[in-house]
This record gives sequence, C-alpha cells and structure tokens, in this order.
Amino acid sequence: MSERGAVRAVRPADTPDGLAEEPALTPRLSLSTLHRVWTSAWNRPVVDPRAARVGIVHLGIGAFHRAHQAVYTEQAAAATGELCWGICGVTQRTAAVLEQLGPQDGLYTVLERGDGAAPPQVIGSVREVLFAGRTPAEVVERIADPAVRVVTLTVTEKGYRRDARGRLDHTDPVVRADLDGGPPRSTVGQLVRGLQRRSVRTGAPLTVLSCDNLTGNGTVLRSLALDFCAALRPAESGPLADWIDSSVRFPGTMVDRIVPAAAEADHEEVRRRLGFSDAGLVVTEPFRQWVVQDDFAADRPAWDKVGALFVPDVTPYETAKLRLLNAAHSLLAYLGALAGHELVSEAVADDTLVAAAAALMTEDAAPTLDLPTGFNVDGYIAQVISRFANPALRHRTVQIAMDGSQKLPVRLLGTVADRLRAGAEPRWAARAVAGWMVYVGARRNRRGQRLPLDDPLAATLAAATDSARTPTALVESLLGIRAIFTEELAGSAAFRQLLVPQVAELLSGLDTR
Ligand code: CS2
Repeated sequence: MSERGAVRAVRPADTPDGLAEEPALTPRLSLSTLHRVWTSAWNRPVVDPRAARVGIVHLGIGAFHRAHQAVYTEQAAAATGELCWGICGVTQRTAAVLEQLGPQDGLYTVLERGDGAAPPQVIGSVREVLFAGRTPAEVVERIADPAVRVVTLTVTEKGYRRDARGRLDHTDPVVRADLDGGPPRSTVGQLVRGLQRRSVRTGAPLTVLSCDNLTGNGTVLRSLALDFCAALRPAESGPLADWIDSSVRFPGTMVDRIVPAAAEADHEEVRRRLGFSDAGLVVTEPFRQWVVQDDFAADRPAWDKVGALFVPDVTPYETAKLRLLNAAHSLLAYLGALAGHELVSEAVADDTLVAAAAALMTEDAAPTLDLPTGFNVDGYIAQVISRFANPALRHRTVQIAMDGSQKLPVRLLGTVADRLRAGAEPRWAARAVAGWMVYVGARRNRRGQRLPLDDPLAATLAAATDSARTPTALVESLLGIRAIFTEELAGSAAFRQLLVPQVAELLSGLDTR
C-alpha cells in the first residue's frame, strides 16, 4: 500500500473489533502474510496488489463498497490486465476502516454465504485508505490527481445532507463550515473542493458515480455539487460550475448486493479456512448486480467485462430495485423487529410477514413501475424473497431499520403517492410505514426488548412520538415531519385511513406483556 494516505501500522491490539484478543499464532492478513499462510491460489487477489496504481477515489469505504464495486474493479483489472484502477478508499466518520485495512495493506476477504457461494476471496484493489476526519487535505488532493478518473461514493442516504426539498442543506453546520472554507468534512464539500482544485490544476475530466440507494443518484449528486458551488464566492462559483458542466459527468447507477455486518463466527471461519485473521472481512451473498448509466467523462475500468450492465438510462432499474427489494427489506425490518425477529431470514420464515412483503411488491409497487424491457417482475420478486431467506446471511433487522427517515421517502413513499394518485389503496406500503411509525414510537418489540432508534432525525422523531398517546396522535405527529412526508401525503385522508388502524393493530400487538 502506498505510503501516502496516513496508512499507519496499527497493532492488532488497537483494533476496534476484539481481534486484539487473537493469539499471536494466527497472523493478520497483509501482503507479507498473504503468501506465508496456507491460502490456496484461488483465494488470493486475482491481480498483484503491489502493481496497482490508484485511479479511483471512493468516498465511504464501508462493507458494501468492499463487497461490490471493489470486487468488480479487481475482476475487471484481471480481465484486461489494466493496473491503473487501484482504489483510494476514504473513510468518513471514524478511523475504524483505516485501522482495519491499514495494517493489512488494504487487503481483505470477501466471504460469500449461501447456495453457489464462491471460495473466500482476498481482494487487493484497495490500495490506499484515508480517514477524511484526520487528513482532509489529502482527500482533496486525491480527487484533484489527474491519475484519478473516477470517483465513486457509498455514503448512505444521510451522507448527502439534503434538506426537505432535496437541495443541499445550508443549515447543516458541517455544510456551513465547508462552505466557509474549512477542511471539508461533508461528502459534497470534499467532492467540490477536490473538483475545484482539479479544475485549476489540470482540468482533467472526471466521472463521479454515486452508488447509494437514492432515486436518480447521479442527478441528485450533481445538483448538490452545483448547490455547493453556487454558495461559494462569485469569483469561484461561476468558473467552477462551468467547468463541472463541461468536464464532469455524474452517471446514475443501480447497485445490488446484500452485505450484512460481519459477525464473530465469520471471523472465526476465515481464521479456520484461510489461516489468518482479517479485521476488514466482508460477508455477502453470491448474488450481485450493477447497472450503470453509460455516461463517462473519461476512461473507466472494464466493469462491463465482469457483469456490470451499461445502459443509457438506469432509472427503470433503480426505481424497480428501490421500490421492490429495498421497500420489502424495510417492511421486513420494521415488522420483523417488532415481532421479535432478529434476522431478515427469520422474518421471511414468518408466513404473515413474507406474505406482506410479497404483496407490497406485487400489489403496490409493481403497478407503479416503468419496467426495463425484458424485466420479469414475478421472477425478480421471487428471487428477492429467496435472497432474503438465505439462512447463511445473518442480516439483522435493526441494521436495516436504521435511518428510516432517509429511506422511507425513497423506498416506500413514492409508491404510496403514485398509488393514491391512481385512486388505489397502497395497503402494504402503508403497512410498512405503519411498522416504521410503531418502531420509532415504541422502540421496543413484542417481547419488551429495546429497539435502537438510529437515525439522523432521532431527536425529531423522539420529540414527535414521546407525547403521542394514541395511534391517531402518533400518525399525525409523524406525518407532520416535512423532511419525510410531503404536503401531499401528509394531507391525504386516504393515507391516514390506511395508517391509523394498522398502527393501532401493531401497537396492540406490543401490549401483550
Ligand atoms: C438494505 C440495503 O440496509 C438496508 O437498508 O435494504 O442495504 C440492501 O441490503 C441493499 O440495497 C441490497 O442491494
């Protein structure tokens, strides 16, 4: 791994996930141990990590990126022999990923679980890790580096810092500080400051690819970048906006792979099967999908050679995935967590819940979709349910339940609005919303166990729900949050009529103790 980028040797004792307790007998994965341990050739990186140069900056290097775009990138390098697409991964909120991957020279294992799982594979495409909180200037430098031709992002819905209208939230103190010229801490700030430096230094064209679960993720990111630009001093903002317009592309993408948090049993399995400990391990399903809008400013990795689909417009794929898979995921997460199911696979094994998830997709979401040509919606829905049922994936319902304020509008409320406008009753989508309302209001499950409220709007949600004594009051006060529900939805009597009885029923289900 390159010297730059604050990749410091961190002793195993410093790692956050308990690997410190590891007996010294199990070496830690790194370039030097990779060949020493009894790893079979097919577990090793498919390209030599030492040879790869950084050509991609990835903002938000969590487990999802490591199990998805980084794998495609490595396989594309193997398919073409191009060694110029190493990844500089930027970790945003904490130094945890730097501490996991730094001492491992960026290497980590992808452990697939479920039918058709490939052998565990060490991935070497991450060549550098930066912690933006510690070295923000290096992040800006890397984005400006002409060797970098692609910036990818997985910063989750909340990482975009949008206001209720979907524009850059100028009231957000982090955004404000970035606009005032401080070392950029917001994703959009990092990106635009990097673009600014690039435009002045070389003007080399760049593609910025949002890989988050947002409707129109490319368009959203472009308009946020331009919002940031517009708020700069006039001398800076005009030329920069012109350059972005002419030299930067923001294609849309649809990404899909289920990547639950790795558990201790997964770490143990890697130690047993590969003979090293790996603090950067990611666990995932065999399935993966990537649809990318074919609109690049410069060259790119040959992701199309390893399964990514390049199309003129990703919107139909993206909307289908968000309104089918992600909506059903959220329904199972809220209703499943309330019913006391720890895992998605357990929620799917519950006949009532799986029926609700299937009905949400078939009856409510599917009629709103403008499906891509040849898309078999019934086959897709059946495949989604069987992916959720994968018993080897320990995907916790509370992990998916987090950030509901950001996820609901994208996954469920579009379906609700479209169906209501068509004069139909989106009963199942409303049930998922009711599940969320009860989840955030009660914050405990049927067994009386506490459920975490992990959401950027947690304080607003708690304030809205704490004084709500009846189902109607709970529905009313949550519908009043304009950052989540539009005027149109909040004012819909039909939506209320679907919500109130379902909220009442779900709340009464909690009162069994
Ligand atoms: C999940 C997604 O955590 C969540 O909200 O619904 O991360 C889901 O697993 C992925 O989008 C699947 O591609």
